[in-house]
Amino acid sequence: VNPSVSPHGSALGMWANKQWGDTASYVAKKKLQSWYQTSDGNWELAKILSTSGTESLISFSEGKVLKVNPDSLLAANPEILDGVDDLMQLSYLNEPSVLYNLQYRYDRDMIYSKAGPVLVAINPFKKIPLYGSDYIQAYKSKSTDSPHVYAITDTAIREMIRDEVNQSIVISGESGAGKTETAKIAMQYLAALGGGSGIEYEILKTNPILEAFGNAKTSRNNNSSRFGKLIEIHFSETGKISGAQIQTFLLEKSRVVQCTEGERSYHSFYQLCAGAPPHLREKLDLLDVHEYKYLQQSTCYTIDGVDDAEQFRVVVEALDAVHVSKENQENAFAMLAAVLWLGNVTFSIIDNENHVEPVIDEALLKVAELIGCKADDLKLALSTRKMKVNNDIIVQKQTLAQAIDTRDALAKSIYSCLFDWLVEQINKSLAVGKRRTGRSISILDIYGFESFDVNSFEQFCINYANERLQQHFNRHLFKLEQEEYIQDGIDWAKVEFEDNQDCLNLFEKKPLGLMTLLDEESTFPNGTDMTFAAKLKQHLKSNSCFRGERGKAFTVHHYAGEVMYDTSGFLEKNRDLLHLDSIQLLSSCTCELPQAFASNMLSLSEKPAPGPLHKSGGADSQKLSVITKFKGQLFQLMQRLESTTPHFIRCIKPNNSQSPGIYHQGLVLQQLRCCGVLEVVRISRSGFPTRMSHQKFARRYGFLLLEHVASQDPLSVSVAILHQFDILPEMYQIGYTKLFFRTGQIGKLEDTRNRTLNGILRVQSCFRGHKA
Ligand code: AOV
Ligand code: MG
Repeated sequence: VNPSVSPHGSALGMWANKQWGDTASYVAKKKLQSWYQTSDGNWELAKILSTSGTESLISFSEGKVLKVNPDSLLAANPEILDGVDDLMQLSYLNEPSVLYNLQYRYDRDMIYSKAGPVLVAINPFKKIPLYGSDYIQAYKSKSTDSPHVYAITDTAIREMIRDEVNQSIVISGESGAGKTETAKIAMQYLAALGGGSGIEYEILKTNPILEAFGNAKTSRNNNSSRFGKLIEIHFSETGKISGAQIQTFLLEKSRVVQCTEGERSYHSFYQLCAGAPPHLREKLDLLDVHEYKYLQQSTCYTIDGVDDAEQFRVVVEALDAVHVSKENQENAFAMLAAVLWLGNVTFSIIDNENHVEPVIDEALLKVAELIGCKADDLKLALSTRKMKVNNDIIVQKQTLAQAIDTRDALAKSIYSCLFDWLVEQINKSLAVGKRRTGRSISILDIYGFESFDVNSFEQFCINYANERLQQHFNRHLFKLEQEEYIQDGIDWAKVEFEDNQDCLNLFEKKPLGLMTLLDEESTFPNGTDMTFAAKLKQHLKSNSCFRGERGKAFTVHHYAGEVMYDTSGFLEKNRDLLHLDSIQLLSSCTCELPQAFASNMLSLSEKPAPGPLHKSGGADSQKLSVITKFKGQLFQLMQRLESTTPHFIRCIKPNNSQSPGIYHQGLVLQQLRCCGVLEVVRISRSGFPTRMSHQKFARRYGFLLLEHVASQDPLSVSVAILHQFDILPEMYQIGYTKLFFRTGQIGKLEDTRNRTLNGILRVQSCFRGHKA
């Protein structure tokens, strides 16, 4: 029997802080079942037949025999460990063993596994029967402990109540890995356990709304989130949901006016066109999706297996649930229609300086009607620009390119304001809990790391957000954990991990980081994407996370891989200017929503600051650049998360074709590597995840002591408890202020405590019964 099979046995010490794979000679000598990496990069199980010097003879299950260097072999785990639900239980923790274990489970629809404290979720790309009330009951009553989103959510609830600390569930993973689905599954569990007031129903209904307006089909994911979301769910003293609040981050606006082949714009457009009932269709003069230019840029109009018309009904039902009035719903749909019609507005040349004016046709008239302005005012706003020069206002005509930019900027603003307005309506409805205890569980679901053939400003922002999140993960699982051991003076050999601070510095460092350089170039009147790219290459060439590329491109070495960015459009998107003419147009509209959008924009824009932009930009509304505002939002988000106890879920995408049953080893391995899953397991296995101060430990379990302890100081009491419960010396360490335990140790104590307390309660109620 292999002694290391036991998860807590002596094997622990043996390999605790060893590097993986350095057991090659041991493996060969003992003729252990091994992993051999074939030329295609996949690992195959092999039996060692013999070893002499630098050569081992190995055989595969199909009978093939091969001579290999024993150094190329890694130990495989004994069969009884096949498919263990926590990677911590593996005797040999090398990459092929982890890959195999996860695949073994995945093939059996066990998509959830633990990597120490982290839940690993592999996207099944099909419906699996693991959800619903029976499963929720099972996790609630603790009659099952297999890894699940339900289990981790249950832990969050318990810890919120027990420790009186707010909790967070932080979900990460690449685009299409399953974050949004996972977030919904967690919300489902919270709603089931904390339900009763009806607000939980509303909370669940926010999902179809936000997905309709904020998700789109990309080449990575048919339902890709194009915004980040933090939902904070509030609980009352009795553990019931009392309200919720949603915060969203940087919606990808550009998608509204441009769309890559094979992708779609936001679902909401297609849903409206397919599903609007006849009266609405008539009122908004809806056309077929194929007739809108904004949607025509990609020839993709439908998604396999998705019925947009049916989804429209789902969204309307959800809007009803969160108390958006029918009138406001129609107002919102009118904005969608206005955006679509705006895309159909065309221009014609009016003079010999190539200035243009919009053609007065159906499209222009419809937009004016839908937003409630005069057609002439719209025409003027799209074809001219008021500029302030030395206290004089001059009116400048626009060229075709300028007019198209103005039109598209207006469309993007209307859409993103509509999105924000919807979130505001939802928040009003969810804020019913007036008496707050201040306890909450937050669920974070942002857009995952993206690397396309062409990556632009949007990917730049998304991947930066993922770097921040990765740092939060590292901090909690590696840094803080180990710092605490060292601070409390326990015996500990440091585990190294992939730190992403260098990459974050590349983005954030002042004065020469990607962001400062971008902002600087964005304010130069003569700045172009080309000068921006040149500046980056000039100042950042010595940074190890940066590489200049030919032309306007540069590459960033992200924690999750290298991404090449094309700077085309960076400055423009970062400035994100909407001409004051357009804002004034919106505020002059007779319809409620455009007015609200305009006043929101005006209140957000700062007082004009002196700077080169203003000499040329004149009457534009000046505000923070997109990247600076985003950075600020992310900092706030991180601060909020830091005040909570985090629970991490790592979603893994097993293939790039969104297909069930395909487990691409290389792809999975790359994701496991870049998010440090193996290091987490190593730390957890050799570490002490449970800790309690001497005082708390003595207070919590002291009453279970059978014998009197001479000295009543907390440490002496604690030691007496440890002895009484036969907790083995290698299972804990005593620090200066705290006791540190390996996984599972505290369970025995808690069980006894609960049983004893229940016994006392029973006896007490028995007495009361007699008295009565
Ligand atoms: P993401 O949120 O991580 O991507 P999603 O949660 O949208 O990814 O998942 C992508 C797709 O995978 C879903 O639309 C489902 O078809 C499928 N899927 C994911 N999890 C499950 C599950 N537990 N059961 C069944 N199917 C699942 V992005 O938002 O692109 O970063 O920006
Ligand atoms: Mg998503």
